[in-house]
Amino acid sequence: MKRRLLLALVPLILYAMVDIPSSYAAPIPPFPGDKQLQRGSNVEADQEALNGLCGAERWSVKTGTDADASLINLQSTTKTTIATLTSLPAPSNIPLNNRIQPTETTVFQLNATLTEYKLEADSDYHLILNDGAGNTLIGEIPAPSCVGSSSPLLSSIQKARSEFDARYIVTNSFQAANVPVTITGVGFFDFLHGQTGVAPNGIELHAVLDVQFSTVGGSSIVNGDFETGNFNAWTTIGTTSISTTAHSGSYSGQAGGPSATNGDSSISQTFTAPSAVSTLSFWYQVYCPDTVTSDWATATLKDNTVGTTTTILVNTCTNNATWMQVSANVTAGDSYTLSLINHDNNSPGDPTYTLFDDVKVN
Ligand SMILES: [Ca+2]
Ligand SMILES: [Ca+2]
Repeated sequence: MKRRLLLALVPLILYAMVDIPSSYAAPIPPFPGDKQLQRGSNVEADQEALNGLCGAERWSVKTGTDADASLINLQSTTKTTIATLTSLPAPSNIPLNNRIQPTETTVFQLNATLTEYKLEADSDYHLILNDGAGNTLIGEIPAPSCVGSSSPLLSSIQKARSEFDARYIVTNSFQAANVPVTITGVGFFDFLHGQTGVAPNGIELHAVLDVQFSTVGGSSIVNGDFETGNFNAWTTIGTTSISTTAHSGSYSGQAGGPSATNGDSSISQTFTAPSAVSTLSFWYQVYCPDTVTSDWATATLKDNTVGTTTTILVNTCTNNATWMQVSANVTAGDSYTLSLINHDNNSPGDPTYTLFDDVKVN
């Protein structure tokens, strides 16, 4: 009886001795499955409370505590595309605690559109990444509290999670984003079980180690109005010159010439479409006294990120001294090569040339 009374008094005595706010005195009950309660923000803790679970299947491989974690090459990053990763052959056997080399020991980086995201039942942030050409794959940012402290990925996972939290409040239903991102993460083959956005071969970036929302850094179009009076920032092939017949300003870029030329002459530039940009446009004027089967103006736009080439000005042969505009869609963050082309069949009687001006993205 005496002992019980004493035990009951201990907290009261301690409380009296240590003058701390009562809200600090009550211990916070841990969330189920939460191994490292103190890590992460309050927002994150709240979100984990919604689910309260860490993953199970291949969780060690997903978070870098598997038997092969030391084989992950964290010293280098391999630039790739969604199309490349989704075309890898699906493994016939997926080990539970080992890595499929080299894919699962490689840190990949790719540009994509983040279309949707949500908080998964295993506390991962589930990101759907789309290349704009019909290919998707999943990126997952684990909850740092679900990552073992021995993982060489832990600090990067924490960083990626913070980067995502700085921009979005993630809940357990899908939300649309549709923004360009540059994502870095470790390759991972998941079992196929109908995941939203899953690649046909089950490839994911899991864990995601970095999320960059600002993909500006690109050069955009430089000297698109040719007002430097030269081809600064452009690459030229064949017969080209600066013309004083301009759509605006004083100069334009001319491909081909008033004397016959042989085949394609081109003015090209490689650029990265800045964020918030969706359209490339330019003006052209063709001097074509021939027919379109022999001479023409054309333009192609190669998306170097996706690996596709689009003809944005189909072969054109007109001769009415009129400026015409061409527009094409571009995906922010993607690298492009624009080629402005004049084709002449080298016949002396009907030489064709084309002027190009005011090339821009907006
Ligand atoms: Ca100009
Ligand atoms: Ca001709």
